[in-house]
This record gives sequence, C-alpha cells and structure tokens, in this order.
Amino acid sequence: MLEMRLLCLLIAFSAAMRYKKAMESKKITVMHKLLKANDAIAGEIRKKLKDKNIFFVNLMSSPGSGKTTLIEETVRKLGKKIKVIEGDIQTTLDAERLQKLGVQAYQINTGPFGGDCHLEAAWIQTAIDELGLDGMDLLFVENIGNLVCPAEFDVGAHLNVLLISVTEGEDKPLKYPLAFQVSQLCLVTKTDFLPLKNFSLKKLRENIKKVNPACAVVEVSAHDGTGLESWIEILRNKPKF
Ligand SMILES: Nc1nc2c(ncn2[C@@H]2O[C@H](COP(=O)(O)OP(=O)(O)OP(=O)(O)O)[C@@H](O)[C@H]2O)c(=O)[nH]1
Ligand SMILES: [Mg+2]
Repeated sequence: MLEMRLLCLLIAFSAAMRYKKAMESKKITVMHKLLKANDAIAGEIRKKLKDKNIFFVNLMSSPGSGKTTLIEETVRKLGKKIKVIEGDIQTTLDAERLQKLGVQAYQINTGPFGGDCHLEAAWIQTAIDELGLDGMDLLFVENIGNLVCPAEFDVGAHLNVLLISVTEGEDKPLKYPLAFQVSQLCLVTKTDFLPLKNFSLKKLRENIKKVNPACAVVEVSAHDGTGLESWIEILRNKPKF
C-alpha cells in the first residue's frame, strides 16, 4: 500500500515537473518574440531618424542620478532644436521642467498600464509621431529610472548613455552589468560631491572596463559645469550615428 502511494506521488511529481518545464519554455518563447518585435521597430526608428539627420540619445540611470538636470543643461547650451520623450511610472514633473525651458516634451507614464519599468520601441514610435520630426536635430529619451529593465529594450537610439552618480557606489557595473554593456558612454555625474564622498573614480572606471571595455567614461557635474563641454562635444560629433 505504501509502495503504491509512493508510486502515485512520484508520478504526480514528475507530471508537475514536466508541466513546469513546458511553461518555462513557453515564457521564454513569448519573451523572445516580444524582444524580436521590439528590435524590429527600434531598427526602423533608428533608420528613420538618421535619414532625417536627427541624432537620438537614450539616457538610462538609477532614479535621481541627474538625467533631467543634464537635459536641462544641454538645452541651455545647445538651444531649442531638442525634443524629449520622458519616461516615468507616475507624474509629468520632468516634462513640465523641460517645458519651462521651452522644450517640446512628451511624457509617457507606464503607471496606468501596470507600471512597466522600461520604455519600448513601439511607445517611442508613437511619441515621435506626436512630437513630429520638424524643428529637431537632437532627440532625447529619458528612460525610466532603474538599472535593470531599460537595458533589455532597444528604443532605437543611436547612442545609449548610462549615468551613474558618485553617490551610488563603485560596484554598480558589477551588480548591473547589462546596463553598462548596452551603453557606449557612461557619464559619472555629480562629481561636485566627490570631496564629500568616500568614492573612488579609479575603482568605478576599472569596474566599467571589466563589464564593457569599449564603454567611454566622462565625468560631469551639472552644478559646477565639470565635463559639460566634453558632453556637448560628443553630441556635436554624433558617435555611432
Ligand atoms: N550636486 C549635484 N546635484 C545634482 C547634479 N545633477 C543633478 N543633481 C540633483 O539631483 C537630483 C535629481 O536630479 P534629476 O535630474 O531630477 O534626476 P533624474 O535622473 O532625472 O531623476 P528621475 O527622473 O527621478 O529618475 C536633483 O535634486 C538635482 O538637482 C549634479 O551634477 N550635482
Ligand atoms: Mg528625471
């Protein structure tokens, strides 16, 4: 009797394992299809903007690393042919900040649709249609603040830029490698805080090189102006365009 029960348990267990495995492979297939569809739209965006001579930059970082502040400083230095797609889970605060400077900004809020922590190419496509291509030579996407999900979705940018502030710690490239691997440029922000922080720029640079040896690194401070000329020069030179 005991043997029979054990046998039934074994059969039930192996059926459950087979079901779990089947569901996992289904999940992977669905995710794979989703990313493939996203990549196709991202490729179209990249080409369309290049054909119109519009340089498209995707800014990614943890919340509060200084993305909106950097865009504000860029607008002050480069003028008004800049449009911005703002990604946030809630609020239109960042778009309002930019509109105060006369910048056309389109806010995407993912909160009402489940609170996605990234932007997808299809949404960027819609935002570009709404903003229009005229009167623009530089387009920014400010991605949703985190170092995980935005790295998984190509938005069609010509340049992916990862911001990391000196208050976040030198270990972040090792903990969140994908965000650094998909970026061609890393901006180390808030360097004006360096005198107050126990933070090693050398260590951070070493960790970035460990996960992405090709990633360029520039130190900036929106508050005291450090590195902003280098940043503007990069935008003027349009790398990877
Ligand atoms: N000291 C210093 N503070 C900065 C610098 N850049 C931004 N900040 C401050 O950091 C805070 C966050 O800056 P934001 O530009 O809003 O950061 P964000 O990355 O856009 O934030 P989210 O959109 O919420 O992810 C603000 O209080 C800024 O004034 C900088 O270079 N130095
Ligand atoms: Mg912001």
